[in-house]
Amino acid sequence: MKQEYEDILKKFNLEELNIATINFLDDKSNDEYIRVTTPIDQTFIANIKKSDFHEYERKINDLKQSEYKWKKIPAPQRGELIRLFGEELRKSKQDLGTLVTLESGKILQEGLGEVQEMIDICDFAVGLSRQLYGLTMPSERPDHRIQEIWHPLGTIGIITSFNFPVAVWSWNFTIATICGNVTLWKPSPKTPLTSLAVYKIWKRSVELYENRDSAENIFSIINGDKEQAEWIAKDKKINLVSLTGSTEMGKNLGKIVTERFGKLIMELGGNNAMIVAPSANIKLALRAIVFSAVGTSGQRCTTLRRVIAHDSIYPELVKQLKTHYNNIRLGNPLKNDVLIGPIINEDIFKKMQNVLDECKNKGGRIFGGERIELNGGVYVTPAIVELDEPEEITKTETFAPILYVLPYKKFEDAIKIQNDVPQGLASCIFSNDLIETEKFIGQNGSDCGIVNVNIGPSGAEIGGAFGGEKETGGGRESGSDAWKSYMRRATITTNFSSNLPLAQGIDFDIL
Ligand code: UN1
Repeated sequence: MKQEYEDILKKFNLEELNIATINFLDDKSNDEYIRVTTPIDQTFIANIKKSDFHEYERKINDLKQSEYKWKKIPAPQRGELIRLFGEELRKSKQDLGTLVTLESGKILQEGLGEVQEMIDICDFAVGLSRQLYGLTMPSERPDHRIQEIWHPLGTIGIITSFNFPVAVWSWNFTIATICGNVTLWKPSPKTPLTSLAVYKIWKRSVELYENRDSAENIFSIINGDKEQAEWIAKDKKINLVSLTGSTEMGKNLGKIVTERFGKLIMELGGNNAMIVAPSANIKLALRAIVFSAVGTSGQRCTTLRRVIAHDSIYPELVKQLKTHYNNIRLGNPLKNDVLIGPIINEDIFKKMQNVLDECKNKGGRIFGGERIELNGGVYVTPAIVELDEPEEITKTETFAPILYVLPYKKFEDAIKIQNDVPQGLASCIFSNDLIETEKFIGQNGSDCGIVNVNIGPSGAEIGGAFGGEKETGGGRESGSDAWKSYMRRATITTNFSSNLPLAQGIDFDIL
């Protein structure tokens, strides 16, 4: 893989970046460096120096210096910069998509899809830059007006995960930027080169921007892991921290941010389910199950982890599912016909095996989940676990391709099973029964942030707000009105009369 990496990296010419220290030659394992390998065959690619506190402070202070001038740029002009960024991303789609595949191990189709998701959110943000609407509402007093104006927050810290190394960052970055904020990004230590390539693309768009001076220092990157993430969480200079990762990480960092009254957006674990009702179009359901359960090797936060199938169709569904699983091509994710690439590392494989062992002990019937020796990467066939009822383990998210299949008898029970987990990200139902589907999306239906009908739980478009309830963290990113999280609201009452009447009719006359 070294050659493939070198070819792509040459195009981005990362050596000339002054934002990180990269060493492509020495394979030294050292605490000060992030050792970058590709999950495809574990080849060593580069060492990247972790940011020390001195570098962190310098970058934050530079960002702080830029806050004032960036806020002053009118929002539609900020949108123009994101338009240019979207154009540059279009030009680099193939290269960046390939780099995403090399670094995260997801198949090329998904790597390219991720860059497309970046382009889509750029387009959305450009339009949004003319639509940061505030409301005006009638006052109860004569010749008074109440209105809301939205202002930038200031500095935003964005912490992202390896499984969507660029798309999730771009949801935060593009919206935060058109809202008038400056941003600091700490990418996953598993995918640092991808983020540096994005930085290069960003720099090209800044070069083309008319207000270049104001945009010069509005975005920066630090490299590292837990320690660097904690600096961001603790830092009062950072007004909002957007966290994507495990529930455990969210608990730790979220506490630190809340203690200092910082704002938070959290997009944490999911335990996403699909209810398959007797009236479902089984063919569609099967396609959706395979894409959502197996895609990205089961490493999306929206990955389908539980199928809750009516017992009248359960045996046939499982039988057909196994046939599809047997036909899935596993291998080098750069190859066109491959649908499942490696999982990210050995640790995840061990966790997966422990979970499968536990399921076996609980009487689960296991299909797949076997290691395939290939190219030196960690390749594993996706697993199906048939269980008669939910167990403690089915309430936990394992970030690996394990799909639990559970039977139900009554529709109400299916909803109960679906909701009876600590996480609340994505859910869906396959049913052609309107009463069921309406109940599912209704107030006593799914308790998740994403509630789909006849579509799987993963692969959301950018237009809707993305995020989930309960231990998923409650934050919303991407489309709809998620932009409001990146701004502060000023409520303004203006009196244009020659009197000073008080609200609620209070009489407080000093004259
Ligand atoms: C994630 O896994 O963190 O809906 C994000 C989806 C993608 C985003 C996933 N658009 O599956």
